[in-house]
Amino acid sequence: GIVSTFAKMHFKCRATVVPYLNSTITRFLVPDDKVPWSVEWSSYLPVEYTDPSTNGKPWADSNDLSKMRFNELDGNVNRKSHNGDYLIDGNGRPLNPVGRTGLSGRGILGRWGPNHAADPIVSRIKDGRLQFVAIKRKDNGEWAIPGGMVDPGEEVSATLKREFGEEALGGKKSAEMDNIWRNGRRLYAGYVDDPRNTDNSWMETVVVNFHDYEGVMDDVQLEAGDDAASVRWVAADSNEPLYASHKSFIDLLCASITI
Ligand code: RP5
Repeated sequence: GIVSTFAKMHFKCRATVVPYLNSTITRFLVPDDKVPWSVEWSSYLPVEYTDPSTNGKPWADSNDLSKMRFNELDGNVNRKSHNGDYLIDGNGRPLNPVGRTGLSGRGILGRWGPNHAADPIVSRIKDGRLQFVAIKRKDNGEWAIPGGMVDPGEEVSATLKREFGEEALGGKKSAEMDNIWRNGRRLYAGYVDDPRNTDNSWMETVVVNFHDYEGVMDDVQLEAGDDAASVRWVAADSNEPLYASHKSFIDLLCASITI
C-alpha cells in the first residue's frame, strides 16, 4: 500500500538540484540502490552539516549526544520513533530509519533522531470535489498541509489545533472550529520524506483528517499567519506538487472519503 511504499524509500531528502535549506551545501549523491544502510558502500562520504543558527536554540539539542536517551521518552522530549527502534552508529548518532541522505549531522532540524510533527488535514466537499486547506510555506515556497512541530510534552491533539490556528486562521480564535476538532481520523503516523532530513535527524508526523460534514467551514475565514505566506482550499484530486510527503497523505485522504 501507499504507506509502506513511501515510508521505505526517500527522494526529497536526497535532492542535489537545490542546496540544503538556508545553506550553500549540496548533498553527496545517493543512488536508490545505495539508500539502505544494509547495502555496504565504503566510498560513501556524506557532507557533515549542522546549521550554526540552531545552536543554543531552546528547541534544539546540544551536540553532546552522550546523555541523550534515544528510542525513549527523554524527559519531555520524545525520542521514540513511530517506525520502531532506530539504530545508533559507532559515534553514538541515530541513523535515519529509511537510509542514506547524503548529509550527516543535524542539518537545520532541532533534534538528533526523530523530530515530531503533526499534520491536520481539514477537508470538505465543495461543488462535488474534495478539497483541503493548504498553506504556502515561507521557508521554500512550497504548498503544504498546515502542520508543525510537537512541543516537548505537548499532546498531538493540541499541536494539530494550534498549528492550524497559527498558520491558517491568522492566530485568531474561531468558535466554529470547535465542531471541526471534535471528529478526527488518524490517517498516518511515521516517517516523512522531508527535504530537511539527514542521516542522523529526520521528520516524523501524525496525520489526522478533520472532515467538515456540516458546512461549518463556510463560516470560517482563512488567513495566513506565522510560517505561512498564504492559505487556500486546494482540490484533493488536483496534481499540484506538495511539500515533503504531503501528496501521499492527500492520496490517503482521497482513498478514505467517498464523494
Ligand atoms: C513536515 O514538516 C511535516 O509533515 C510537517 O508538515 C512539517 C513540520 O515542520 P514545520 O512546518 O514546523 O517546519 O515534515
